[in-house]
Amino acid sequence: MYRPQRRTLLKSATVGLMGGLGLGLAGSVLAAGKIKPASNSALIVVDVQNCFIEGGTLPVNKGAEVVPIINKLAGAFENIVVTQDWHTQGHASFASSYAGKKVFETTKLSYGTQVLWPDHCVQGTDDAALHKDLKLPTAQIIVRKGYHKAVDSYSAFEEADHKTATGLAGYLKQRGIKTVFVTGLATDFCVAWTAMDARRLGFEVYVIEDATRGIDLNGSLAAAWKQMTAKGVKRVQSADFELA
Ligand code: VGL
Ligand code: ZN
Repeated sequence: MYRPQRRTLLKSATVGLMGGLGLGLAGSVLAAGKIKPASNSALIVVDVQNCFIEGGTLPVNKGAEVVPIINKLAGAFENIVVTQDWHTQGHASFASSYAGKKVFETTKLSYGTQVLWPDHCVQGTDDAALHKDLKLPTAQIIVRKGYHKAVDSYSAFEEADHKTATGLAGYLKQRGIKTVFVTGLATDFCVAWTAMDARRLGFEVYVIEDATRGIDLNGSLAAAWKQMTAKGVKRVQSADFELA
């Protein structure tokens, strides 16, 4: 019987003898000191959709650059989760839904302050489709979020009302996943909220920084890293991984 836990310990011990590199990092490290995700790890690919890339409705600066990096990382993971921002028309997060409101202003909704965005990622449109160059043939589940008209959902785990679950935590837990590596768009919104919720829900969490790009609205990117770090989210780079 294959026992990943035991193999991991042996590998890490070897690494320890060879120079004390990265013991315990992601539960599995090769001799070179690189991260090799174990069978109980998952890659989460957040919102790599046309809407968030140049030519889309809410483009993230240099968003397309994450695509080849994520495609390459995917080969190192046995488990891959993909998310899609998936709004109704006239969604509560759209500035166009309010008379006299402009894009990037905020409003108060029942669950708190909501940033108002351009209309984006409307269900079933090309804008909401995954980017055509994203190649994740082994991905196991696509989680859509933000489909309740009155509630936004940056996080892949829980809607912005802080009550409604998407079901992703249950899915991951039932599959025995303990560690998640978060990538995608945008670093300071959906990636950060997903990573912080994952911590709160008991997962070990890494954000692979160069596999993300931020919107950076009024300093939101630096603020997001500060909050993520405070919550125990670890920051790594794609070069830290053992890739084919
Ligand atoms: C996102 C703003 C609005 C994201 C989604 O994917 O980060 N940002 N909707
Ligand atoms: Zn959205």
